[in-house]
Amino acid sequence: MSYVDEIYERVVANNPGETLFHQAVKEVLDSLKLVIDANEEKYRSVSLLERLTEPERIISFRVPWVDDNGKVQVNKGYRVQFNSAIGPYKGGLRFRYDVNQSMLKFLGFEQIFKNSLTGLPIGGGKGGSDFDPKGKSDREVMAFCQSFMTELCKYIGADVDVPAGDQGVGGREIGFMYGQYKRITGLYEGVLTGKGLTWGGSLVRTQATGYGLVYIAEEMLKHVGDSFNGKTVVISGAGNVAIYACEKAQQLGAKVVALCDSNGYIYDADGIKLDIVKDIKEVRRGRIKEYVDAVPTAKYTAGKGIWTIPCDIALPCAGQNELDLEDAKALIANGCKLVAEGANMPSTREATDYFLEKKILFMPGKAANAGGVATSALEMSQNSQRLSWSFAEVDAKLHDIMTGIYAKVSDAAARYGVAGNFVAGANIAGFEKVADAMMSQGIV
Ligand code: NDP
Ligand code: 2IT
Repeated sequence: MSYVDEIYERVVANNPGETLFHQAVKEVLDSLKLVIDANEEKYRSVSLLERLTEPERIISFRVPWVDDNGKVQVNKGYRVQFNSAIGPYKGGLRFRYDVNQSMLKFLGFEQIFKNSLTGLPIGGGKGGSDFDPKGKSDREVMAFCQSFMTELCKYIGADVDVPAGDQGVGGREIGFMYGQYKRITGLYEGVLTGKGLTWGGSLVRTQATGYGLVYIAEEMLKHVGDSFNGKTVVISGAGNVAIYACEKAQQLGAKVVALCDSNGYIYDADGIKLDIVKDIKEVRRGRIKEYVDAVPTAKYTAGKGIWTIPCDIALPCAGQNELDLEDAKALIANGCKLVAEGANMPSTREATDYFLEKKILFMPGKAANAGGVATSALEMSQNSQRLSWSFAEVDAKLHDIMTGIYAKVSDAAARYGVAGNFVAGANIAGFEKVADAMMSQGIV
């Protein structure tokens, strides 16, 4: 059996029931076959893949807090410190009802390769909780965040592990956690990213994942002599990534016709009015169906189905496995030419394979959504320098990083004889840097 297949069997056996983690590992290992088979003895002799697929450390802890009725609630908290070969652990915190260890291991594993692709010195990590901020009061969210950080602060630091936002964690949650970190440790340091602009945050971080996604998609189009101008775009989600992907796509002349949340989707044939979406989601923390109250010509449909809307470009920006084979077939049957993933692993394996087989332009999440973490790393640099860069300066750096990622991914795919397969290209290019660092640092 090949080294790669052996490792996949080992991961499944040693991590029972962790299907999301298995899925993420399989996709990466399948791509790496091309590299590993050519250097099998080199990697096998130091058990490189065994080490790469085992987190350096997982911290899991109890998070007790008191709700508005005076009742004590208990949630699970986690931090997966997956790989520090190229820098301090870096990655978001997810607060959502369905968070579990398998989900955070999948996200932490993806983060290793994503962070490597940015070219910046950041290792891979992820964390979170099964606490869901939806429907909670600000006081309840603060009580939870303070309790969560009271435990997490023992394991993080500006040069150790730097968490940020993800699903359910935005500026409000980062603020409450930063305040508690500072209060306990007495340190005013860049220990979290996505901070507010008056207390160490970076301009463009809020927009970065969505803008970066559109920058890399624009680069993909540029290489086939095309652009966003005049294109019809469907974006799933209505959170941080979706909103700023929509904003940048509109700035580049595209018409975005649909967005969704986990209850249903809206379709606006005249183009989404983003100020209305921002008011619903960022100010009122409401549901996407409220859009049709403000825009009666738009249509709300409950449940799944957003990918049946005809479009030229699809940007899945909601969550893992939200786009399956049936959705992929519907997109392509309706003429979709480009899919770039704003979310982490939004396409199922079958959907991904279908996109590759049909040879549409397809960029996987670990490359396409790397603009968020890259700008987090720029926030870390500014904190270390005790300086703040201008919007234009950070945005220009983000743009360069995304075009740089496109170049690395397409070059790696071409070098291994699979030109145009950006899934293989992203996994290989991300792996090469981390593997080199791990080989140099001995058996640790
Ligand atoms: P948010 O919590 O801000 O928004 C998530 C949005 O997606 C919400 O509208 C949510 O709806 C919706 N959603 C989640 N799951 C589903 C689903 N299964 N079907 C339909 N809608 C769904 O999160 P972000 O925008 O920050 O994150 C979105 C994705 O992007 C995640 O995969 C995240 O890991 C990834 N990502 C985020 C980065 C960042 O900087 N924030 C960076 C890189 C990747 P509802 O409110 O109903 O739950
Ligand atoms: O999935 C991701 O890359 C993020 N949620 C952003 C992580 C970060 O540290 O900014």
